[in-house]
Amino acid sequence: MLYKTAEISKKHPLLQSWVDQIVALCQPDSVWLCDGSEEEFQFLAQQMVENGTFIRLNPEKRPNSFLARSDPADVARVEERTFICSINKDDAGPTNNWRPPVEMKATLHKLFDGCMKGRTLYVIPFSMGPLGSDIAHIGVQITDSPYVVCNMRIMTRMGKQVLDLLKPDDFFVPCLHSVGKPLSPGQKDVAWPCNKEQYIVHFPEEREIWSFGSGYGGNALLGKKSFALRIASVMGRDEGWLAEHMLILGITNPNGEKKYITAAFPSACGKTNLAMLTPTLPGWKIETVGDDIAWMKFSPDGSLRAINPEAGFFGVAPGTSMISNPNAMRSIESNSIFTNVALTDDGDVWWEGLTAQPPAHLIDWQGRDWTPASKEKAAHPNSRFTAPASQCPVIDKAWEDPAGVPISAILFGGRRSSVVPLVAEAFDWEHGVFMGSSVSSEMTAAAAGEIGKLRHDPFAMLPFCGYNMGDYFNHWLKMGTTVESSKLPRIYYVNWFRKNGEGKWIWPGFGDNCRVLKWVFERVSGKGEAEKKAIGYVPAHDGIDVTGLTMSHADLDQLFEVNHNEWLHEVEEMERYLAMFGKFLPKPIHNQLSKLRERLQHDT
Ligand code: TSX
Ligand code: MN
Repeated sequence: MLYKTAEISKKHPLLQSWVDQIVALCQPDSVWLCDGSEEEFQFLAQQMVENGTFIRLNPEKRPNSFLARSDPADVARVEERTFICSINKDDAGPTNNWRPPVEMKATLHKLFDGCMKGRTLYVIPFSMGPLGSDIAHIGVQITDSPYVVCNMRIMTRMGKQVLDLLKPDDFFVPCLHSVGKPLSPGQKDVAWPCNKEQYIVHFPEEREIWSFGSGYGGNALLGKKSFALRIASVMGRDEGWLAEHMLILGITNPNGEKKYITAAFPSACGKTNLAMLTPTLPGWKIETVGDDIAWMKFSPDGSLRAINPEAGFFGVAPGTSMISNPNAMRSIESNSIFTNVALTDDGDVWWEGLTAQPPAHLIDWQGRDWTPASKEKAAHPNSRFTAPASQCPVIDKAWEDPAGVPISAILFGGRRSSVVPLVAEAFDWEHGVFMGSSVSSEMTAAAAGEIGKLRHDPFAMLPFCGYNMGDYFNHWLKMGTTVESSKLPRIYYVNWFRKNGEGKWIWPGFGDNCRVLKWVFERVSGKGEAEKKAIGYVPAHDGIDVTGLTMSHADLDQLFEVNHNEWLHEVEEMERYLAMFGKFLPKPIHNQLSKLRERLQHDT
């Protein structure tokens, strides 16, 4: 099953010379060019079953699906070990870890020297986005992890078709990854090889990614956060498009009219749930284009076109259930990889929130016996499913359209128990960009830090912007001037998480969020009643369809309340935060802040 790299050389001299260089550096035992076939996936999966990396789930419960348990220390993205190595420190900005590229390359060369001894080096050609789309881009990941190969096959369009498309001089993003655990001759491998020393490194000018030491998620599946957000955000800035941490959904009204909406939220706000929402309003339909990343470009007709660069979902398992997200549940019925969830006695998976009652016995994510009396969680809070997007029952017809889908509205949001109303519409693009820059969310137990503390996360891009966030705001402002303002999507700020005086969530959320989307749909259709308030347009009385909801008048009023004193405090807080961007903060953002303060002081 081993391929000669000579297969690459005739048509892809650039790729060949990069692979040759990396083979010489990493010194693997063998080299495997991935063709992306079903047979290849089965071969690697079976090999991982035999060496203990994968557990094959019960084919009667979960056909062609596998469970992987990571090293207990390799369970999440490592932001402190993530670097943006631009030539100038200012180009990485105040929100990124920066190192000089030359110094970092020297460090990495030492680490990667011989790091694949005893292992196979896999070459994975992949496309982010539908093959051949104007908005798509090609990458090639080199990795020594077959777990990564199998996940990349679900998460991207991967294999032979991509090389067929790549012309000899075509650029691709080189993505180098190693788990950083060479094997000496005869040394037995572990189920989840990794290294305590970890580096997730981006060279934005060269469009290169080097990742060392971790086999997990965003650290290792380099097409996702590293390429599709950190490197692509830089490509978008340079080339005039947008790479965003956004879901994409289609919404159809009872008359059969359809619009597309993107939405950016920090973690723990339920992005995947919104992307696959089951509407509670009769006659409305929501369909999924993507749940995590959107690449957007203005087309010649002036519409903003979005593609989902991914081909699968890498979703957080805990909390996912037939109640919270039945469409996700059906997406993961087969052909899926589960990482760090619990194993049931009948060979299926379980996690907290899947069922009201936990099973009487489980094997937990670390391979230990678990019962409901156990103190620890059965599944890791960041445990994941990897599933093909094509298996989503409500996947949109146009999800693989190379032209992308036309975006009518962009939503920002966060988890805020007070101050922020259910929904507000920006006055114009510039005000909307200000809204994006103001995204903040209360931390949940899932993230490190104090529970309930507010964390700023502009555009939900804080860990994912590959350049200076101040420049990023400026890029968004500039994008708004490239087409007539009437053609621009409208921008909204939503908050599903406001609480009442008793500390209870006011808004039912989940499927009922379609009521908010209905108002957004009507607004972008030129209908939909709104009241102008200091913070933006909010739904007029009866603007939001609440038929069938049992909510008190007081609760409903509180849901939309804009308290000027609270908001003035918010403005001060925001000004302190934005100060870190110094001279890189675009003037219009600061002007928006000043204008908001004035409206809050003078309006009633
Ligand atoms: O995903 C969520 N969404 C978006 C859904 C489309 N969650 C889960 C957040 C963690 C990922 C929500 N949680 C949402 C929401 O809109 N709202 C809430 C808060 C909430 C939780 C439970 C209830 C109401 C609100 N109701 C009952 O428990 C009955
Ligand atoms: Mn994400």
